[in-house]
Amino acid sequence: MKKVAIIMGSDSDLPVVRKALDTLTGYGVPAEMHIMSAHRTPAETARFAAEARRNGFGVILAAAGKAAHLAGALAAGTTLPVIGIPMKSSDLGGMDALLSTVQMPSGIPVATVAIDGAVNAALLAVQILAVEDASLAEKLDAARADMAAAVRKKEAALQNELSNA
Ligand code: RP5
Repeated sequence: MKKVAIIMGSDSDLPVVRKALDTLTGYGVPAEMHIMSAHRTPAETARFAAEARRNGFGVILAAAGKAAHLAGALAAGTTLPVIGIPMKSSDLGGMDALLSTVQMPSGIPVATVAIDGAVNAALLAVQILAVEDASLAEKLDAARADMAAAVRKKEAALQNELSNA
């Protein structure tokens, strides 16, 4: 199976980004996590992107805050799918990072999830790998069935409470 790269701009992103690693691990998807910055370590970032495909990666997650260029900088150096995670690491509540990540000019796409959306970024990576992996697709279906069952249980509990009120 292809690996997923989880790249973050700073160790201050780690508490949120760790949820992506946990999600991938839960699906048995191999992942590597690294700190790299489009601004502070541009050479390492460019090298990582250029070598990612031959190093066995299938998807790259890129988490960054403020003037968040990490996802775009990685996407510029590879045709692997790159998923940007805008981080809520500034006084602007992550809107700065969201717009910096999502507003890529035509030609170099970055799939962008919600502010601090590390779990959905990981799930999207699993879904991309599941295009060619039936057992991963089965795990995704099972997780969605569990999610639906949990909602139905809560609905039943609510209706039960209301009818006894
Ligand atoms: C971004 O700037 C990082 O991704 C982080 O979200 C934000 C702040 O970084 P630190 O100043 O905490 O290292 O590059």
